[in-house]
Amino acid sequence: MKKSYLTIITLILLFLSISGCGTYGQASPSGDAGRQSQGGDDEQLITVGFSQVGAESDWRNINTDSMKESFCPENGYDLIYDDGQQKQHNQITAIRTFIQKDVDYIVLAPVIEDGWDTVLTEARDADIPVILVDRMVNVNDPDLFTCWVGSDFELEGSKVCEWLNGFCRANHISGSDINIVNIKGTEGASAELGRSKALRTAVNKYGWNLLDERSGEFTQAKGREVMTQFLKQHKNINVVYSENDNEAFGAIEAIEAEGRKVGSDIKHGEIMVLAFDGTSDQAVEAVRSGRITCIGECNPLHGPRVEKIIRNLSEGIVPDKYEYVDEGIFSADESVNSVIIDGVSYGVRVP
Ligand code: GYE
Repeated sequence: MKKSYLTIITLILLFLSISGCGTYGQASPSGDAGRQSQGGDDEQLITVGFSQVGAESDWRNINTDSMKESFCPENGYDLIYDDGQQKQHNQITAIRTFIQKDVDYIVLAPVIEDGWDTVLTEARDADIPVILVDRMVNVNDPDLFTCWVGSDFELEGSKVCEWLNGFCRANHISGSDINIVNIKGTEGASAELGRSKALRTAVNKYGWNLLDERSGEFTQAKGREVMTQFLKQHKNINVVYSENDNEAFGAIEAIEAEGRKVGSDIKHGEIMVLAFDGTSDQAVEAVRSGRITCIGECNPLHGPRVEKIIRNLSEGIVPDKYEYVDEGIFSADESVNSVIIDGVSYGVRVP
């Protein structure tokens, strides 16, 4: 019985890989938005132009795969994928290309919040609905986009900060002994704005010393570079607030290159690394081994969510304007079991 199930699953997987669902080529260079699908009955397919931020992090790559898997021809879509390479002007060019191609829907993961009014007005004038995914835009008229789906970044930040406060209380460490640096994400991106805001709130509330803040652009290389500078300039750092996993990996490299140890024993000279995402195997392993002490989860699997929105829209069903995804908090340290934010309790999980 089990064997025949396995055979059926194997056949389905084989069919999907032959037909292209879930197997895609390289992202096209920006401005030359390329179709991912080949052949099939294109007449029947819904055409979706997706302008992605880039490929800066593990989170982003998983998000891209999730989108490509959901918008495959077998699900009824012709996806035009464009990698913005972390540049807003590339994304604006991609959207204009989508408009010229007269796609049915535009999906935008905006690199930063500001600066979208003009191009989104052009999309509206062309009668093409725009669905935002992951980060937000800051526009004068919210009707310039149909809806948004993503994470509550400030809440993610508050979870990690409350965790640190709980850790301090459990280990009898006073707030004034916390010397923290912030490796920010891409400046002006929703994930950076929300997570940084939560940190500033906690710094004021708990009396931590925020020694420095600089952008690591959500990449490992830049995370390492920024942490190397921080270590040169500040001799008393005991906590690193890193706004994604990849920056944290870079920070750990920098700390270890200086001969220092990462971990939660800050009373005895270790440097505690806090991060966001928790998406890759490497991140999970880092939490389990204690090299990253705590991660605020950020869920990248938006493909099925956006696909459902577009399916509903094509059937005339109006989606919620804003859809927030549920997320948790990970740590292998046993000091804190749960954190409470705005009366809601979030359990701390060991991944
Ligand atoms: O945390 C980071 C990525 O916007 C939620 O972007 C996303 C962030 C994510 O590069 O790893």
